[in-house]
Amino acid sequence: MVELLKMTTPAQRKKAIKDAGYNTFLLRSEDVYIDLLTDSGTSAMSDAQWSGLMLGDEAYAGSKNFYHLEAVVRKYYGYKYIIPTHQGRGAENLLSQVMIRKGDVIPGNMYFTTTRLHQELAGGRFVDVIIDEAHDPESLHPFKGDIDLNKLEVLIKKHGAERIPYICVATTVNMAGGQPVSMANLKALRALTAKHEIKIMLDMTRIAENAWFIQQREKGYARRSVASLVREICSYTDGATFSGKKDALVNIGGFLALNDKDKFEEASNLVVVYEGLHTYGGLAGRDMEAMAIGIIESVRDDHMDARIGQVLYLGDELSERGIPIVKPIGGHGIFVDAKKFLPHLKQTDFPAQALAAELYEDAGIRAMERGIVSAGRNSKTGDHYFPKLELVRLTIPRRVYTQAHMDVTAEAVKAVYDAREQTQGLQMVYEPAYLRFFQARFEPL
Ligand code: P70
Repeated sequence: MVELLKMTTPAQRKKAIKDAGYNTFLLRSEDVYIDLLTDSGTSAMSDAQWSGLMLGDEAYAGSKNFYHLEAVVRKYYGYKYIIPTHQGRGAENLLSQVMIRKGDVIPGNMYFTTTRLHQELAGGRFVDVIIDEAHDPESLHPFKGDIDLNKLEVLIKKHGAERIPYICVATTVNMAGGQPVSMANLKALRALTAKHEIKIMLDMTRIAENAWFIQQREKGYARRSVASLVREICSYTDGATFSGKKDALVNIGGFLALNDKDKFEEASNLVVVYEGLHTYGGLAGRDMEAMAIGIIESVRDDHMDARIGQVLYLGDELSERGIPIVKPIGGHGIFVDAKKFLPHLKQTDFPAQALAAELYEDAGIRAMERGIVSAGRNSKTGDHYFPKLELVRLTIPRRVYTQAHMDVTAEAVKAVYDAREQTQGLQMVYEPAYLRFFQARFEPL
């Protein structure tokens, strides 16, 4: 499938971003030239996936596509039971509701917006136990997604293991810049949590990308296939939530996977309240078929080489131009360090939001804020969280853009960088209660 790209004029873009309240989530896609907002649901499906859509069994109950998906999840990830959901956050809702009791603490390797919100809505509190290096854009640690086991032990001592239903481990860590977790860390985490009978739940949204980094960077794994590494990662965990919109190369879909039969039955009962019957979870049969095929494609070594190779290419192009970015380069995009890019702005002037708006206005390229706006407010005190990382994410959809688009992007970011003193801060004029970054509106200071 080929999509036409639309070029806009500077005057059109100036109006479009103003109308969008300087929030790239509120732009119309038609007004965007190169869309690097997200890699979520934006990848191109293969011929095999498109053919799979034609095999949709749209029975209300027991669709054959569900059984195919279940078999693929068992084979490639090793989990016993799966419940499809409309996308990742549907699975996060089910997991949080069946696992978390009021007052529980859920450690994780850095927050993710939707994950933390569902934990909080279920009465829990998220605590960050990622290694310190993850919060430092310049640290070259090869596995910035690793869990700091000392931080976790301190937390277990403080609250008691019975108040920690599970630790949520993300592969890769989105908000840290798409940074991977090492196999050694997962093994050590398994040993520690087994001692305390704490479960490990994976946010396996970009697990194949994480596996590729293990293959490339971790000693002893260079000869292993991405597929076998994916399977090994899952073997150290008790269940997972999955947004099929990333690794699995579909426009919509996700699932909850569990090994515990009782929790699976509880979640199967809940899914009918929020998503749909337990054999479709809000998806059409054809969507489940496309996701099953996408999972198989996602763990191919040649696919991952090309996918992350393109991300690395853009990162190198930006680095050569002197643009401050998070290093090492992560799996799904390039994260520009907005604090360094716009040193004249305070964090309360929303530098990453301002930079994303400026990049759109200047070049028609759409990126995403990943800083103070995304971090939101502490639900108890009402204060902004002040994350160390104030980033703009240039996210690369899979199998969509060419190297030429990456070159245009690098040149556009450089042009904004050269004129960076002209980028002004913003003030928030509308702030929604939940996940404010999606719908908040801004005006220039
Ligand atoms: C993104 C998307 C989704 C996502 C994720 C991780 C590590 C769970 C989910 C939820 C979409 C998004 C979501 C919130 C804020 C901005 C963008 N990430 N875990 O662009 O999955 O979207 O299917 O419900 O990255 O990074 P889903």
